[in-house]
Formats: sequence, structure tokens, C-alpha cells
Amino acid sequence: GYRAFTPDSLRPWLASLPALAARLGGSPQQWQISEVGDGNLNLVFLVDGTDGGVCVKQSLPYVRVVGESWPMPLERAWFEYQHAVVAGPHLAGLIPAPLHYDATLFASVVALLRPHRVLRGELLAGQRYPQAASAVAEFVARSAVHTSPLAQPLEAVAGQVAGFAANLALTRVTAELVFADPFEALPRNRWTSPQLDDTVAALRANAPLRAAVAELGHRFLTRREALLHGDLHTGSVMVSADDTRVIDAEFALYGPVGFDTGVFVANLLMAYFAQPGYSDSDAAHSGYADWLLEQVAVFWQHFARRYDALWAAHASGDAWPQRLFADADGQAAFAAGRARRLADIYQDTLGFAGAEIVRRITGFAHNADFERIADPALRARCEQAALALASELLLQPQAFGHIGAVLARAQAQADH
Ligand code: SR1
Ligand code: MG
Repeated sequence: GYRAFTPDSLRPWLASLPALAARLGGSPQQWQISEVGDGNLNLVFLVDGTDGGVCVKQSLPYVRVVGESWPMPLERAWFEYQHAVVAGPHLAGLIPAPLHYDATLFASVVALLRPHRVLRGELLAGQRYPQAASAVAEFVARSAVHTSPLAQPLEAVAGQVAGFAANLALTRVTAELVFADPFEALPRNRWTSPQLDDTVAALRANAPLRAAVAELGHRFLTRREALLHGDLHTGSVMVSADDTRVIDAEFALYGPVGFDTGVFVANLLMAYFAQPGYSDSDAAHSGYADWLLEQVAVFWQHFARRYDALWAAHASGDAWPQRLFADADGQAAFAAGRARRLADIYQDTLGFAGAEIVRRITGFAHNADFERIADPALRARCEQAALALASELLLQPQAFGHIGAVLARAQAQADH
């Protein structure tokens, strides 16, 4: 039956699996095992053997940071593994290789990423990873095309849509924490600076803003465009100097592509808005805030270019809908159709980014970017600037005709 691992109980379990034991090498007593889970939900063990390493992630039957009072079904580990099975073949070099899944222990094993570190921590430390934003964009673009009817037979997509629709517990978490809770007086909402009380009250009282979030929530739950990561924040990305991997796809679902792009854009923007809180760091004096903002454009432009190219590359296949454009005369119409679709994803990206910023500052699950700013007044100013941009993204996404307009507005709000 299920039991939560400890480093001591994990060792014999790994030793009983020949392929994993061989990968680790040496004797089990030589393996270095540490539990490093710092997310909201799970246990995460890093295991270094003499020859290689693995990472073991196991579901707990509750939300880790809350405890047993917030039960959470164990199956989320299965959906993360299924994401690697379904999307993994299209994501070579962008996710860790899946190695094993145990359906009784709700534990998955993937290749250990060394010397990678979590992108969020690296951005907090003022480090630059010039390839990270485009690698994450590549991850989203490949997922968006290859898991959708643009590249797959309808029958295959329908089976996957149905399979991931069962990832209900985590889909509900997102639906509630992003698209509902921040706008209600609930005990699990919090904001860390009393200076935000009036701002939060104004957000909650803003009827057009509530309507915009409700519309986005509806889209999140009803648009089955492609297989999403579902929680693509900067803590879901591991980086080294020359390699970037997306991890933690336990929230995977079929949904609107703009949700993944929006969440990542929001988290880059929040790293940017938090910068005044780190004004003593070396990075603050070397244009680091500007570099962070540039990464938003790098991310969006890479995504848009690759989504368009990957879709166009399937034009000669029999997947829907490009069959209509297969003849030479249809090429201009095909290109125009792709541009319209990208414009649609762009608008979604802005709205979902706004919703993600609001919930990370006023809801249950916060970001270290703001949380680590010790001075409450300074933290509140950073958060208020981010919330001001978020409101604009939610209320007037059509005012941001291109990604440069978002960057300009972010800079204006930060300088305000
Ligand atoms: C109860 S889980 C809270 C949050 O943690 C995850 O990383 C997701 O972002 C979720 O919304
Ligand atoms: Mg996670």
C-alpha cells in the first residue's frame, strides 16, 4: 500500500528496481539521498549514486504546506508522468527523462538534473541565463502544436483530452486559486503588507475586472486547445549555463495555450517588479531589471515564431484545419489564419498574466520574489506596481498591440 517515503525507506525501494539501481551504481549505502521539496504539494528526493542520479517525486495525500486539513488526491503524480509520456516525445532536451512510475506509491522517478538550479532562485540571485526564456518558449510552442489537432489525428487528441480531464483535483485548485478566491473574502487568501488593504479592496470591488477574470476562468475550463503544463512559473524551470528543463507538470490539462504563456510572462514580470527590493545586490547596478524585462520579449517572440513555424510545417499533413490551405493559392490565407490565431493567444497571454499576478499577491500561493523583500513598505510598493499593470492587462488587453507595449507599461508602473 501507499506510504510516504523517507530517505531511509526510499533507499531499499530504489535498490529493488534493477534499472534505477544500475543507473545509480555502487551499493545503496553509498547513495546520497536528501529531501528537497520546497513547493506547496509534494515530497521531492534527490539521489546521487556513484555513477548517476535520479530525482524521486511523491504525492502526499494533502497539501504539504498546509497539512492534513487540506486533503489532495494522490493521482497528481500520475498526470505528471502522463504529461512526460504524451508530450515528452516532442520535448527532447526540454524536460528531464522519465525513468519510472509506481502506481501504488504515487511516485515518479526522472533523471537527476545536475548542475541545474531552480530558475526562480537564480533570478532572485541576479543571475542571467540567456537561453532560458527561449527554451521555455520552445517547450510551450512544441507542446501547443504537437499535442493538438494541428499535428495529431482527432482520435488521438480526443483520447488525451479525456485522459487529462480526469486531473480534476489540480484543475480545481487552479480554477479556484486563480479565477475565484482572490476576489472573495476567504481565510486562505493573504497579502503580506497591510499597505495593500485598500488596493485589494479596490480590485475586489472592480466589476469589469471581476468580469474579465471570470471570462478567463471560463476559457481556462472550456478551451481544449493543447496539452498545457498548467503551472509554468519560474519555480517549474531548472537551468544550467547551457541547458534548460521544464519540470513539475502535475497540473497538466488540455486548455488554452495562452494560460501557459501568460503564467510564464507573469512570473518574469513579477521578478522584474520585485527588483527594487533587491537594490543592494550587485545585479541592481548592472541593468539586471532591464534584462529581466527583455526576457519577456525574448520569450514571447520565440514562442510566436516557433508556434507559427511548427504549425506551418504540418501544412502538408492531413491534420485539421490546414488541409483547406494545402494548395499554393491557399498559402496567403494559411499565413493570415496563423497570424489571427497568434493574435488570439497573445490576448489570452495578457489576460492570464494579469490573473496570475493578482493571485500571487492577494491569494493563497505567493512568490518568493516579493515575499523575500524584508521591508513591508518597499514590498507593498513593488506589489502595487505589479498589481497596477495586472489590472491594465485584465481590463484593456487590446491596448497592448505588441509585447513592447507591455514592457513599456511595466517600466512606467515600476518607475511611478
Ligand atoms: C494548493 S497548491 C497552490 C499552488 O501551488 C502550485 O505550485 C500551484 O501554483 C498552485 O496554484
Ligand atoms: Mg509545482
